[in-house]
Amino acid sequence: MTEVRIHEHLVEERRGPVAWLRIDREEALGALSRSLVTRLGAYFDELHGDGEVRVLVLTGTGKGFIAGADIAEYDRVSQAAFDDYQRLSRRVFTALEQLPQFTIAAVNGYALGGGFELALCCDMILASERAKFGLPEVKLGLLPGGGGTQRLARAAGIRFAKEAVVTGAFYPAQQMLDRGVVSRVCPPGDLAEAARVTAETVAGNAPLAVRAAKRLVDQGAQMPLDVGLAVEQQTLSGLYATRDGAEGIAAFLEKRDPQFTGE
Ligand code: CO8
Repeated sequence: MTEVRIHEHLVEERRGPVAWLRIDREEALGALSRSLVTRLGAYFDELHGDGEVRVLVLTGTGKGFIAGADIAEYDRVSQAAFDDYQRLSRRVFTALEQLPQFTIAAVNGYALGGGFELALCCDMILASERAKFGLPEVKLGLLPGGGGTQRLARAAGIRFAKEAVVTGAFYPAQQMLDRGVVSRVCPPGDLAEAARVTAETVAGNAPLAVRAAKRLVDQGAQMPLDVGLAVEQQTLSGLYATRDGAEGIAAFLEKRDPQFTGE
């Protein structure tokens, strides 16, 4: 498999049902220029309708995952241009969050500002021991505009989110693990392998079930418990009627690997 450069600072590699998307802007620690955010948005839109890809792994290069918005582009632009960039990033971040595929952020280094916020839009975060997370926008006289005040509070609780957004502190990966934001911390050289194993495990499970399970957890967070439980039962009932539902049960009883087709 070979990497395909889809933007000056973005490379994609397909490995069967897993798409790897790597921010390749080491000299600026992966900072998100407007053109990079625009291309990311187009990529997520394309991926949304791509039935071949079941898992997306998003990662960075060198010591930067994504060190936030490109601060140089914030300098002396008009108010309208600034606001337009924020609207664009909100749309793009939401597009990532709403992908039907399972998404993994493999955070290799600095995940700051918009970079942390982008990781928070993924379903799972794996991190290198070298990764650092933070929302330092207050140090620029701003505040997180990529969902940080909202998604970090939902992921790690209101008190910690307030601490993070008002201090702008950088947190080591281990601390994010302790707070449940990160699922696993590994030595830098093991991060890609940890992401590969997780991605292939998810991609090997029944596609309709994986998509439905992800959607249910997301939707459930917005619903009263009794409504969420009712939707869960309804969805499960629908999966039992699928070909993969029958195949998974038969394969277990016949002591063989299931052959899922996504039907
Ligand atoms: N934007 C532009 N360039 C950057 C950024 C950035 N966010 N971060 C680092 N760089 C550049 C540096 O300017 C430097 O370039 P050069 O070599 O040309 O001087 C290069 O990357 C390497 O960085 P450093 O020399 O600073 O490396 P250090 O190891 O000394 O420091 C730090 C690393 C601590 C990460 C430091 O670079 C830093 O503090 N960066 C800024 C982090 C930050 O404040 N991020 C928040 C930005 S605001 C934001 O994200 C708002 C989100 C809005 C919504 C989402 C939009 C997409």
